[in-house]
Amino acid sequence: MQTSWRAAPPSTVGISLEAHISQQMEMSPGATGHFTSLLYQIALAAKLVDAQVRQAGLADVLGYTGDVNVQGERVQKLDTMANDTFITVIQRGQRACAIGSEELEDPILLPGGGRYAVAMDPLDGSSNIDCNISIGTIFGIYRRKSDPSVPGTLDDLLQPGTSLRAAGYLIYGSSTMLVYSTGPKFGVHGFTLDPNIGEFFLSHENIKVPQRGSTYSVNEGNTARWDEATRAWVEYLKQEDKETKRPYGARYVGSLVADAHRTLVKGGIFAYPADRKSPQGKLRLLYEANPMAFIFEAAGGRATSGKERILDIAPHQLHQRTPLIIGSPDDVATFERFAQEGGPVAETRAEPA
Ligand code: P6P
Repeated sequence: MQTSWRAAPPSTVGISLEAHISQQMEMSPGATGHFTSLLYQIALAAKLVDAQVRQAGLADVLGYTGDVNVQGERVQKLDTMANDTFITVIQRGQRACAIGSEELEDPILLPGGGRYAVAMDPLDGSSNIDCNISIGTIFGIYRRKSDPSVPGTLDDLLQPGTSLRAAGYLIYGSSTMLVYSTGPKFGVHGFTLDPNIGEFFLSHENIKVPQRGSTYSVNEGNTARWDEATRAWVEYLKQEDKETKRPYGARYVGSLVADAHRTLVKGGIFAYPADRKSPQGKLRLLYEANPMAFIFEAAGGRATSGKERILDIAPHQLHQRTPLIIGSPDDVATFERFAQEGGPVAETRAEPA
C-alpha cells in the first residue's frame, strides 16, 4: 500500500509543452490566449513535419521537386511539405495576419484580424536531409503593427529583433526538440517530443549559455574569402595557449539549428561571417538570425553581425542577409575585438588588448 504521494515540485522537468505555455500565459497579465493558441499551432505543425522527416528515409520524399526557391536553391520535397504544413496550420488557426517564409518570395498576408506576424524558415539545412544530418525549423513571432481591421502587411514582418514577442526552433535530430523563449524574463526552455504519444515534454528547463565555451563553429572552407580580421580570429582560436584554454575544438555540421543548439547548450561560438562571396553574410536576418539572436540573448548569450547587435538591425527586405555570430558572451566579445580592431598583424596573432 503506497504510504505517501510526493507532490511534484512547482515547475519541474517533465511537464508538457501545453502545460508550460499555459503557465507562461497565466504569468502574462492581460493575455487573451491568442498568442498561446499560435504557439500551440506551431507545435502541432512541428509534429506533422517531424512525422514526415522521420519517414523521409523510407518514403519517396528525399528527391528534389525540381523547383528552385527564392534563394536560388533546388527545393527538396520535405522543404515544400514543411512550408505547406506550417502555413496551412497557422492560417487555419487564424491568429496570424502575415507569414514570411524562406520558401516564398512574397509574404502571405491574411485577413481576419490575426494579431501576430510569423517569420519562419520551415526546414533549414535541407541540403543535409539525404545524409540524415539534423535539420530544423526556425521561427520568430512579432506583434502586428497594422490595423487589425485590414489584412496583414509586409511591415508587420519588417520589424527589428527587439520587437520579437517570441522565437524558437525545432531540431529534427536523434530526438526532436522544440526550443523557445518569450524573452529573458521567462527564459529559454527545451521540450523533447515523445514520438509514442506525440507530446512535447520539458526536458531542458531554463537553458543558460555558459559564459565561455571551448569550441568554435565556422566553415573554414571559406577562409580564402574572409577578411583579415576573421582569418586572424580563427588562427587565434587554433593557437596553443594554456592560460586561455586554447586551441578551441572545431565543430561544424553545416546545419544552423544543429550548430546553434550545440552552442546554446555547451557554449562556444558559431559564426557565419561576411565573405567575398556573401558580402552581407549568407544567413537571413528575419527568420534565421533574429530568432537565434533572441534565443541566445534570452539564455544569457550574445549575437552580433560583427558590427552591431543582431536584434537592433532594422530590416528593409523580407529575405535580407546578415553575418551572424552567436554564442557565449566571452567568445562573442573575442570575435568583436578582432572584427572591430581589424585584427592583429598576421605574425603576432595575439588577441588585441
Ligand atoms: P555552408 C544550410 O544550408 C544553411 O542555410 C544553414 O543551415 C547553415 O548554417 C549554412 O547554410 C551552412 O552554409 O556555406 O557552410 O554550407
